Amino acid sequence: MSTLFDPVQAGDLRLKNRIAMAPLTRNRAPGHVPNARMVSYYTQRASAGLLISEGTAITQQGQGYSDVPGVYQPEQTRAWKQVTDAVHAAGGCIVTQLWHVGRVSHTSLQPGGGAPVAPSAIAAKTKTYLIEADGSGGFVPTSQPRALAAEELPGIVQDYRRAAHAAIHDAGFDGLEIHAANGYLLDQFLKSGSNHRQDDYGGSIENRARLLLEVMRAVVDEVGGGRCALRLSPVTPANDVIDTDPQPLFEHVVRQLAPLGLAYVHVIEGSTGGPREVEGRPFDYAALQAAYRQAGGRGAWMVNNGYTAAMAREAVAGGQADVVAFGRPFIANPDLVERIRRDAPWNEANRATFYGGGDEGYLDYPTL
Ligand code: 8OZ
Repeated sequence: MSTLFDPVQAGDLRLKNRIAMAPLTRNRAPGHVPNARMVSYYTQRASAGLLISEGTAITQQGQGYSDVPGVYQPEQTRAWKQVTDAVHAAGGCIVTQLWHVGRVSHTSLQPGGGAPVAPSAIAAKTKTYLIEADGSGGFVPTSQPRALAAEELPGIVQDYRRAAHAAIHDAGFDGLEIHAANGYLLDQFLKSGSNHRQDDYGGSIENRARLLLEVMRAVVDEVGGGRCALRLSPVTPANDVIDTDPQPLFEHVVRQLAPLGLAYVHVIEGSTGGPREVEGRPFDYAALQAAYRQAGGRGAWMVNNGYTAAMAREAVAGGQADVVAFGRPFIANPDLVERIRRDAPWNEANRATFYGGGDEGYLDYPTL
């Protein structure tokens, strides 16, 4: 029986414990470039078995929020290298989350002020976070997207490949996680509500999964499967996505991923940052893991969403998970690993300082 404090091998990554910091958007990278504040933030949390960076855009087209970092310009990768060097010096392991938001964006963030791109020209009933020149921030509705032409899709796969290369070889990350969750581009392609295409990338499950699988094969080819992972959210309503039949869709996805030798598969159970059961959207996560294992998948199985220490202990002991990722608890508890080890109480996260701002609510949460 494994405990949260047993090391685990996830592909090429050796995790010193089974507690991961989930990717968390914090909007503290003005100009989309990481900075010294972010170096401190990640280093404070280096006792996690794995740090997963906040969503990091693969291109300007993939940007959907003010002040989130990218990995597509030399100044960005140089700045990320400061983060990864500091985390490594503190004994940590850090992967980046590669992100293309698709339709969850705003014309003010897009190249040439153009429309955000999506599988189909269907607007998401959701909001993005924009910061004005005076520093004030707020949520605004996303812009009407345009449908990507089939001829543009190889370019998007290439963008992921280029970002994977830069993340590993320039920015110094130990690995990467493809963001295929929470209603962003790859999830928009997967799910029937946002994908009404009539070409090879829409319609059947195989077609809707095609872009994601092309992206995964490209990044694996570029940096090796043992450094690659992905994040899925089969039933989340986040960013207005829905699939009418998610179980066979996601079982198909993980079966196809099995031969790639991934580091881990990261699954958000239920509604991202909310209830673990979504009304009218049942899902069997044990069957999903079984489908992956039966197809020969050996990556670590990482779970997330609303776990308490007791739930995490039980999931790892019972084999429902190899690693448990915590989001908001890591915002408020840089020493979350030690708190779980000692069964100490957790600081409460202050929602008012989640997005944008400075050190407050970012670097000043107390340790034990
Ligand atoms: C919260 C605010 C902005 C972005 C996600 C990247 O949901 C996000 C995100 C979360 O995955």
